[in-house]
Amino acid sequence: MSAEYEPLTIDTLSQRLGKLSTLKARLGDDPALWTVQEVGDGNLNLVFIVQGPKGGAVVKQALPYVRLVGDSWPLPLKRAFFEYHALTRQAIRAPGDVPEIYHFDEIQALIIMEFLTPHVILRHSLKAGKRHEGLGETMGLFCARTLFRGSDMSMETAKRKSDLALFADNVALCDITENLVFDDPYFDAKMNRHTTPQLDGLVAQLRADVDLKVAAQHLKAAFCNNAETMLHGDLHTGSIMVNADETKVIDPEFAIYGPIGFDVGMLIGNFLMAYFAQPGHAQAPGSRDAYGDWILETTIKIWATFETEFSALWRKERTGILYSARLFEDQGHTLAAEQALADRLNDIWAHTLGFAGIEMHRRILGLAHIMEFDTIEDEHLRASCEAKALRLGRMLAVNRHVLRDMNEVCSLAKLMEQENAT
Ligand code: SR1
Ligand code: MG
Repeated sequence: MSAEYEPLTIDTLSQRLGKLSTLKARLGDDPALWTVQEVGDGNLNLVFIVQGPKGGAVVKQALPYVRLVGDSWPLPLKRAFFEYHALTRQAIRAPGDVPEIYHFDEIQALIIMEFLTPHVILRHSLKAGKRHEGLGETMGLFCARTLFRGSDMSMETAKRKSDLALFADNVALCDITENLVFDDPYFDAKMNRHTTPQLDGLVAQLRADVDLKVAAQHLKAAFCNNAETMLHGDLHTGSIMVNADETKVIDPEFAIYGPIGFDVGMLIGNFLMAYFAQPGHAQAPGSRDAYGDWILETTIKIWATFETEFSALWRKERTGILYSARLFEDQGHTLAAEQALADRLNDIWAHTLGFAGIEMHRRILGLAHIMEFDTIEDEHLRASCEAKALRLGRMLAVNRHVLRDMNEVCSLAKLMEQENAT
């Protein structure tokens, strides 16, 4: 590889990476026999699938700009460094849940990793109406394990602080989240778009809603100030790959220390949007009802598993800086430790709901939309699906301290769907 950064192409990849022993061991010794496809459908990077006689690998390379927008929006290559460091930590904290890393090249901003096949991006699957065994459980476990084990409840002080410092440098991607997620949906920002004119009235209403704006800024304050744990930072359904019975989490380039509820909330918000998108992909009215129920059951499972596993880790692995057992269990104050756990889970719950609501807004009103809505061609139908998500998003953000559990949230989603069905 050359000493200077240069983006790979399908024509140069085999020659440029052909000497890497890790890649030859996976694909076969002769790079002339490798085939290369570029499959990146995300907003930022190049993603290649490389296959040879012995097997395949994925090569992900950062571009020096935002792919979705073009070179008018420069973006540091260093995001590959943060992704690599997040992946290596997640692999330890949630074994088996992230792709195996074969090679990292900081100068070329590229990561070579396991080719997950026959996996697909979950977002596509949710649009197609496919179910995945164990999805809710795996995602609940992934969230609890990575978020607990990356926090002061688990980590010793020196490691925790060096990781905090390492990821604090992920400034550019953090800045994207701060603006695109928390601010842009709530004013007429330059890159915003929404289904118009159908949603114009509701959008004006939401932007005039000061309770909502205050909620969004309180949540932004939590995102900026509560460096509780190493977040994935972009845990939506495009960052998850699935096959019939296996789930893997990819793409943690937005990793940063932040509030535990951010990852869980973004994830839940994306499942709720997938639910509201179902009528837009139904072959006949009602034909996706049962599938919609499965999405809601999966949403409930994610939170239930998260809560159970987080509680188990609290009881078994609370060996870090906070809530030391020497203050609680060692003093016979086990019940107090349980109370402290309940308090922490309450805070995480309210954040989760709030971040879910804000995520639902920014995916409909901001720059980065979701494919499940965007591919609904009938604009009236699309707007009706999106409007339900916007309304529920508002309820979640503003009432995050009032709503009690995920069953209630999913019942609200169902009511919203039924009452506003067109
Ligand atoms: C300019 S980047 C837009 C969005 O794409 C990424 O996947 C993140 O979600 C980001 O907010
Ligand atoms: Mg991504």
